[in-house]
Amino acid sequence: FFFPQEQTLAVIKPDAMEGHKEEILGEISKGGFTISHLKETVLTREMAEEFYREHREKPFFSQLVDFMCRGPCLMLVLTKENAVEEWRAMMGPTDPEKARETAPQSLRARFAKDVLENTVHGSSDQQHAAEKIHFIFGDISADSDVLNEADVVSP
Ligand code: DGI
Repeated sequence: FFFPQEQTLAVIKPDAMEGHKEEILGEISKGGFTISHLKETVLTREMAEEFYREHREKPFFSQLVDFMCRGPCLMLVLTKENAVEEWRAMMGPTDPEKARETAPQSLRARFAKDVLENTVHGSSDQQHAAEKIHFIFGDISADSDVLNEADVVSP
């Protein structure tokens, strides 16, 4: 099969920033992804609410927003053939208990505490990827897929 180059938004969440950031970046690199943009940032409540607005009716929404604002996140634009699906596969299932059963090598199986503090985010499809990349990084459509110093946004 031929897969065109694709972009996805990956986030290293606050729980993982506390001790697994370098290891996860190493896995991303080993996985053959190109990082075209990255930015370390502490989300405001408003940004976290907007980022996860699809979940605003869920009972865990306010917990999720609190958690995402707790400390810095690392936001990354990853490029690869089939990037959306491949990054989701590297993450593993939402709940790390399930991840440990079905995908023991996955990042969530290895590092996540529970279904809320689950280490990483990845877009679920190309539409979401485009939307969330625009939300976090603005218009990057004309940028190169290779990271330049100018694309690293200081916190
Ligand atoms: O795309 P995912 O991150 O794998 O999962 P999702 O889009 O269904 O949920 C988004 C985030 O919301 C998830 O990474 C952690 C949180 N979440 C999902 N399900 C639950 C949850 N948090 C709690 N406390 N309980 C849940 O059942």
